[in-house]
Amino acid sequence: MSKRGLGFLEDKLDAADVSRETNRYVLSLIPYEETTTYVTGTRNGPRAIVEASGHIELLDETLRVDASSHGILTLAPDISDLGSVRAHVSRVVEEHPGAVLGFLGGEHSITPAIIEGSRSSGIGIVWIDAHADLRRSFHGREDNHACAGLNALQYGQIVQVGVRSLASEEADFLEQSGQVKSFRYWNDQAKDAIRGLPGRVYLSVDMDGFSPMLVRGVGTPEPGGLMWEDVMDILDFLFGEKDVFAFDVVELCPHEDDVVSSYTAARLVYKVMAYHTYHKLRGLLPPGR
Ligand SMILES: [Mn+2]
Repeated sequence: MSKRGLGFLEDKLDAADVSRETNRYVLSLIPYEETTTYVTGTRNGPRAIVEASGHIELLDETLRVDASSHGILTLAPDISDLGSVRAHVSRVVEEHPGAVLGFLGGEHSITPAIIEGSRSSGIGIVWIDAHADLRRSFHGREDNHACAGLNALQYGQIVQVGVRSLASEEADFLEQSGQVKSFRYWNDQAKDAIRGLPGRVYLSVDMDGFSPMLVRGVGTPEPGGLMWEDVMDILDFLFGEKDVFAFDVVELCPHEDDVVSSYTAARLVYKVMAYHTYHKLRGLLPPGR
């Protein structure tokens, strides 16, 4: 596995290094893009997130924790296909026991490959997205990003939040499947559904789950959507209730004239770590350098 260049939160101007001997957070850059159909460029998402992250304060302003003190390692593996994603994930799981693993995409089809690579089953999956991604196949491929939800289902039940675009086959599937619960809004029913998931949870965030008022840099924007505070509340609830072992942030499609989308994605990645630190590591001293 190749060693990182500039890692998450590592500012070009400030030589601060957030990686430790043991890192509680291990991020992998997964610039995989094979099946996008509208705006392309999500292969540039991981690098844009890392670059934007250099401008984030280490202290979380609301939770008053510094997740970086627990160590953040950024890995940039060579990714050619979904097989290489699975192989990379198996290695990371083995080499970093006890770490929370984050994956920066790249298109959404990496999610089932990541979960498979982590050899997890019977888990809960929380899926923030404008789309249900429950098609059997799309443009002739069953590993299309529009099928990622269906492909992830074999590893556990899914609760989706932010979904506001459905193909008729997806609407039918949602009606007859007890395995996926899909919500447009973050509300009490969505909360109850997450509460009902198994304790071990994988979190997948498609950036188009956010309102395009907030995040325009995505491949398939949809009007409506979640606001920043909705997603913060989801994270607070989720980390309070469940044990999130891994997460991904996918489908950022950075444009040169739009730093807001990339910065929002970077902030989100660090917020995931902050909520984990706040709920799971309070009272634990960070490891020494
Ligand atoms: Mn989507």
